[in-house]
Amino acid sequence: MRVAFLGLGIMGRPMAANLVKAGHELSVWNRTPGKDVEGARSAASPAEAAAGAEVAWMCVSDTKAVESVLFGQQGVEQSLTQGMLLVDSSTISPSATRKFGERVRAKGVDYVDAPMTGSKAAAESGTLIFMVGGEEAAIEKLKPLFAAMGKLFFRMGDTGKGQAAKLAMNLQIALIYEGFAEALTLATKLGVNAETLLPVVQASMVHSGVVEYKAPFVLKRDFTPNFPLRLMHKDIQLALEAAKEVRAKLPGLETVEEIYEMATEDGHGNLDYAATLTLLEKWAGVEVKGASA
Ligand code: NA7
Repeated sequence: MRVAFLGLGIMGRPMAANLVKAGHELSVWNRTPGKDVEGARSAASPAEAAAGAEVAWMCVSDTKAVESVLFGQQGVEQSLTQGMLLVDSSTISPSATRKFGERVRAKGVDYVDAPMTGSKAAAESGTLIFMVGGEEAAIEKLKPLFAAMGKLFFRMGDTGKGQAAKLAMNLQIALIYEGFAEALTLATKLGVNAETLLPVVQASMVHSGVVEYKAPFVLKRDFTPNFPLRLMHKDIQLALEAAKEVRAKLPGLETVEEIYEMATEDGHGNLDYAATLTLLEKWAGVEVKGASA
């Protein structure tokens, strides 16, 4: 397929590279020039990248970035043609997604939101999991592209529902990790160290994928970003905004959001979100350690 890929950040670049590897014809664009993908044509603007493409696939930071790629000067909108498909793998607002979808549908273009779960490593190995919102017929046409970049995709409903599912997923990750971090802080303060507690966590119903993934990093005090705190903070804020729009109250997430805000003030925005632990440690006057740290 002829695909325009817009946004070559940590996730977007390896995703575009996997599309090239699978034999698709790629044109790519990134806001800051200088990033390219081997085997793909680099374009000077989103409109230029999307000209003649069957699919334009976005992976940029936030709602504003998607809006500007689509509708800004030299945006994708200028190159839209009847039957083209727009796909967004950024994590952004579900209600804004619906509005963007309506605007392009007026031109005969289907809009599919396809945020993903999985780290940089999953983007590189083509094993992402997509949560997808959009018309079934459009999603069917995109199957070869999902297969090139991911291992699974789930249709959540119509346009916007992929984003809704993604926010619900990251809400859980943020709260589960916060529970783990608070447990480690309290246990340490009461004299039980992290390595003694961990096997009990893993053997009991408390165990979770989040804890399994994060524990080794925490024990080594390795807070290099796998998923940067600033992006998890963005997703927490998106979830709270979406909740407000539909009049849902999320008191746990509201409190966790304050912790992310303070962690950002402490200069931890570019560390992994696991670094929220350091705030709890500061307040308790302890440091959670593994034997090897
Ligand atoms: P990164 O590595 O921070 O990359 C962000 C990308 O978004 C990068 O290509 C940016 O271009 C681009 N960007 C940011 N703002 C804009 C605007 N205003 N216009 C156009 N392009 C922009 O993020 P990830 O790849 O880890 O994540 C991407 C999304 O997936 C995000 O929503 C995550 O939550 C999930 P730059 O190179 O800075 O010019």
